[in-house]
This record gives sequence, structure tokens and C-alpha cells, in this order.
Amino acid sequence: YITKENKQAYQYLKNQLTRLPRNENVKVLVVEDSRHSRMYIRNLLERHKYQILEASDGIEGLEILKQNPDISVIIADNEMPRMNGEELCAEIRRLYSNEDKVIIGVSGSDAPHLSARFLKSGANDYLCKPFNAEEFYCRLSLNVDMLDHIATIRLQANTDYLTKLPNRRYFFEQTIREQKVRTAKQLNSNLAMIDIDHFKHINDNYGHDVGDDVLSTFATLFERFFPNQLAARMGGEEFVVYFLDNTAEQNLEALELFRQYVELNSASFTQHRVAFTVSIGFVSALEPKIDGLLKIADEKLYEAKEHGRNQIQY
Ligand code: GH3
Ligand code: MG
Ligand code: MG
Ligand code: MG
Ligand code: MG
Repeated sequence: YITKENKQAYQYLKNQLTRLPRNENVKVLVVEDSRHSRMYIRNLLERHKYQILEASDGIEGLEILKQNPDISVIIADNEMPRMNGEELCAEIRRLYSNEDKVIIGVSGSDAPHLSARFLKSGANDYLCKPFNAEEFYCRLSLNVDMLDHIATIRLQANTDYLTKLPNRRYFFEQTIREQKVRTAKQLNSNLAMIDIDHFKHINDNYGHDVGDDVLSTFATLFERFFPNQLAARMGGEEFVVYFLDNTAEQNLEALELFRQYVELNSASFTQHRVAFTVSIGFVSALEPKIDGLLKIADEKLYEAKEHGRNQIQY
């Protein structure tokens, strides 16, 4: 698992949802040895503006799939040379989940139980050739809808509703993976815990709605100050930045710029001109457990609060 891919994966989820209108952005791979059938399916797909790629057997299909990770639908014939549809299905399912790619099996053979065998190998749906064009469109569309729904739910499950930052759940999922890589490479992990000072006063003085507004405006700073890092809302007015690159010194410098920016500009960037500051606990350590890192950062944050707030402790 490669550093920074975590962050990119989350961006990818977000982008997936903004790529409407739909069909033009749906890539369909047609794996079919008969030229005639391929032409027929291509024509159907073209009429509804899908993007189309073609392969004439399972081996070629897998190769194209590897080169085009954004293919979301595979239409697979069963009888093909070298690798048939059922084998192709099984191989695709070994590599990609059915939450990411849909497989629709097609066959002209009247072999019994072929549809069941296709489905058991990992296909989501099956059509008998020659198939009715409307039925083909309906099944295709229902399956693509399902992929869209899964992507939406996945993004919602990983996003904080108020600030639209990655949430706690996403943070743990990704950093546990990242920590394994870092531990194997004997790399230090750098993490900062950031907490708004006297946030309760903001709620008490201006109301909860203004408090919410401060939180969501504040959250937009992370993309600006830490564009390549993993920032998340841990809960309440507490945020965390897990650094995917740079040295501890560079990260501390960026955090100090961030702290100063908040101190000097919070009154102008919040809607109700609410001035506030942040306290930060930072840790850079060879510590395999994310909980261990959070614990140290939390202790440092506590020190920052004890020493008068509006500062970084490490
Ligand atoms: P300290 O400087 O020690 O961190 O003080 P604080 O007031 O910031 O910290 P405390 O933990 O006492 O209070 C945090 C407050 O944040 C309490 C809680 O009601 C408020 N809060 C938590 N989540 C939200 C939210 O989503 N919206 C709003 N408006 N307030 C929230
Ligand atoms: Mg065939
Ligand atoms: Mg606070
Ligand atoms: Mg507190
Ligand atoms: Mg707090």
C-alpha cells in the first residue's frame, strides 16, 4: 500500500459522485469472441452513450481491465478461446470486489444451469443471447445504479456531515493500513491533534449555529494548509492531521503557520467575526499503533492547554 494513496482514494470517491451525467462516464468492457456479437453490443451501448472497450477473450479482457482501472462494467460472453466467461468472472472477483465492478454474463448456449454458474463465479447478472435491447438497458442501468449507491453510501460513511472532512471511522481505517507500511519500513509516524480553544464560549456567546459555522469554516483550512496529508474530524472541536510525507521539522513548521493564521485571521474568515485560537499536540515517533500515537499527541495537547493554549507542544 503506497503512501498518499489513502488521500487519493478518498478524493476518488468524491470525484466519482460528481461525474454526472452518468452514462458518458461509465466505462463498459465487452469481452466477446464473436465479432458479430461484439458489434451488436457496441451498437446498443453507443445508443445510450456509454464508453466502450472491447476484448476478444478473457486473457485480453483482464489485460484491458488492468490498464483501465476505471472500468465499472464488464459484459462477458461465456464460450471464448483461452479463458471463458466463467473463468474470467472468477479471476475478476479475485482482483476486484462486486462493490466496485459489475459483471454481466451473456451466452448463446442453452447449457443447463449456465446462468447459475455465471452468478456463482461472481457475475451480478446474466442475459441469454440473443437478448432484448430494452431488457439489456434495464439490467445494465440497474447494476450501474447499484454501484452509484454503494459509492454514495461509502462516501457518506467516511465523511463528517458538518465539516465534510473525512471522519473518525475513515481516519482509523486508513491510518491502520498506513501504519503497517511505516512500521515495516521503520519510518517515524507524524501526527497532530488540533483542538479549538474555549470553543464552549463560542457556543455560549453566539449560539450553537454560529459554533457549527465556525467548525465548518475552520475545517476548510486543512485542505489549504495540509493538502497532501490526511486530516479528519475526530469529534466535537477536535481535529487530527496524519502526515503522509515531509520531515517532523517541516510538519511542525506547517502547523506553526496554521496556528498563527488562525490566531490572526479567524475573526475575518468566520461569518460572525468570531476570533479564536487553537492548541496543538504533535508527535513524531516509531510507534506502530495508531492508538499509541493518538495517546501521546493527546498528552501533548493537554500540555499545550495547561501552558496557556494557542500553542504547539511536542
Ligand atoms: P478547551 O480550550 O479546554 O478545549 O475548552 P473547550 O471549551 O474548547 O472544550 P470543551 O471540551 O469544554 O467544550 C467543547 C464544546 O464543543 C462542548 C460541545 O458542546 C461543543 N461541541 C462539540 N461538537 C459540536 C458541534 O458539532 N457543534 C457545536 N456548535 N458545538 C459542538
Ligand atoms: Mg463466444
Ligand atoms: Mg477545545
Ligand atoms: Mg476540552
Ligand atoms: Mg476538545
